[in-house]
Amino acid sequence: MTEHILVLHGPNLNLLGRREPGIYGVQTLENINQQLQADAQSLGVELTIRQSNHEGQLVDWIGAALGQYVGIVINAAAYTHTSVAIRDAIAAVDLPTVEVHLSNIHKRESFRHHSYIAAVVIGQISGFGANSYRLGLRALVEHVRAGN
Ligand code: CA2
Repeated sequence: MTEHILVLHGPNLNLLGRREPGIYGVQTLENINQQLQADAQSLGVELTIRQSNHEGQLVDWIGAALGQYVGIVINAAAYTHTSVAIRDAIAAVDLPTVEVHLSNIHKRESFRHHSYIAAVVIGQISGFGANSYRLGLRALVEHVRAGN
């Protein structure tokens, strides 16, 4: 059966390509999602992609993922640096999860250096623009198929 993966985009990522292209690139979220769907087809997996500006909505989607998806790719955006609730949701469902960021959060303001979710994910990919998502998806699929 085709593996089903959940991709979550956090707050303000719906604005991509329209503001701050110097930091986040010129691609819109729709462009990124299209590329991810094309990658998913090549990899032979199915993707559900969602974006929300609301912490509780992201928590609900993560909580409902158990039994529906084999893993999660998440850019929690600003909630990365603030949300114990998202961290707890990821830990609770215990699905393999990859944390991605467009920018290199470790090269930016100090408040972005700490990620609440880093400790409960397989790994973090940060700084490759839209490619962070593509690399994250590939890493997750290989991890799942390796049976780790
Ligand atoms: O680099 C990333 O992917 C971030 O997760 C993006 C977040 C930021 O708070 C994290 O520290 C790093 C911000 C996403 C907001 O996206 C915007 C897009 C266009 C214009 C303004 C913000």
